[in-house]
Formats: sequence, C-alpha cells, structure tokens
Amino acid sequence: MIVVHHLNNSRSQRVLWLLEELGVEYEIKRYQRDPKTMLAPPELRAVHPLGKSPVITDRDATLAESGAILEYLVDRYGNGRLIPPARTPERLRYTYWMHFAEGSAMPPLLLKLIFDRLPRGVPGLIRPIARLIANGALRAFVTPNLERTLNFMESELEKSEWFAGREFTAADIQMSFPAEAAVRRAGLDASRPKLWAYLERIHARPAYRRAVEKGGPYALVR
Ligand SMILES: N[C@@H](CCC(=O)N[C@@H](CS)C(=O)NCC(=O)O)C(=O)O
Repeated sequence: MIVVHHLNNSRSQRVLWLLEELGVEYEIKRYQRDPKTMLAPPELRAVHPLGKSPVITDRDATLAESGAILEYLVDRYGNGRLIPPARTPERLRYTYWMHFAEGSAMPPLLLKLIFDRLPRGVPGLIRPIARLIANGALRAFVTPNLERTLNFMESELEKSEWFAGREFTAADIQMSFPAEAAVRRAGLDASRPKLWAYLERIHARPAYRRAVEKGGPYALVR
C-alpha cells in the first residue's frame, strides 16, 4: 500500500490528486504545520532526512521530491496514462514542465514569500530598513522574474490547452502548485486568460476535488 506523508496545505496535495486521477489505493499519514512558523513537524524527518512534504513510501522505497514522486507513480501505476508517448514532441514538453515547476517557477515565488514577510519578522525599530531592503530586492529581481515566468507560462498555454499538448498529463498536476501559488503571491488573475482557464479546468476535475476533500483545507485554492 502506498503511504503519502501529507503535510496540510502543501505540495503533497499534488500527489493525492495524481493518485485520485489514477484510481490507485493509498493511505494518508497526516502532519500539521507549525501555525506560527509554517514549518513541518520534526516527525517528518524520521521518514526522510529533509523533513519536507511530500514523501511517499511504497513497498521498500521511500521517495521525496514531488516531481520524482509523480514520475514514479505514473511509471509504476499509470499503464501509459497521463504521460505522452516516448520520443514525441509532447513527451519532451512533458519532461520540460515536470522540471520547470520546481526548478524555475517555484524559486521566484519562494523569494516573493520571503521578502514579503521579511520586514514583519524583525524588531520594530529596524523594520523600515528591512522593508527598504526587501522592496529593493523585490523590485530589482523578484518581480521582473515572476512577470517573465508567468508571461512565459501564459504564452505556452496559448499554443495548446495543456502544458504538454492537447491532452491532460501529470505535468499539469506538477504545474498546478506554482500556478496556484502565483494567484496568492504574485497577483495571477484573469488578465492572463489562458493560465486562468487552466486553473478553472483543473479545479473542476472530480479527482482534484476528491484529493482536496481527502487532504483537508487547501488555502492555495481560490
Ligand atoms: N521541491 C520540493 C519542495 C518540498 C517542500 O518545500 N515542501 C514544503 C511543503 S509545500 C514543506 O515541506 N515545507 C515545510 C518545511 O520546510 O518545514 C518538492 O517539490 O517536493
């Protein structure tokens, strides 16, 4: 039985969603974020040294990193579903977006979160200075980067309905987290109509809804 080590309101939502799409049985072991720091509890480090979610255990394997988990599950349980055939242009796009989500889209979104919160975390006396530094970094580096990233995602969805092509694939599941995070953190809205329609389509999928029901409140959902 697959066990998903699920941290509330986190990337492991994508793993639950994929398992629901595939109709594979699984068990959820739940972990709660510290409400103040939002960090995962130390128990997760007993499952994987980094103590981050998602992690799955299946048979003898313990696997972390959402992209690796998605690829493993599609390979092991997909029977060819949710992945384009090998050596096609769609497969190449699939691989690209699988890696793009955590490798390119999430870093500027994480920086945005950190610099937005930075001034709140320092003593009141030096808060204006911290705000100045944070705003400088946001203006010079983070915001332009985010704009380019979202514009690029939007322009790619102008070429096809889903990230890898005409069919919905696991790459769309992997890309959901940065797109949802961008709604909260980077003001992604209907002014980017292709990305917005993509979000509406994924949120309407029955498997997505079942995964949110099972995973618990998911604040990244609009
Ligand atoms: N690139 C990793 C990122 C894992 C990650 O940062 N997970 C977050 C949840 S969204 C986490 O566990 N945060 C709590 C913590 O760092 O303590 C992946 O895609 O699996």
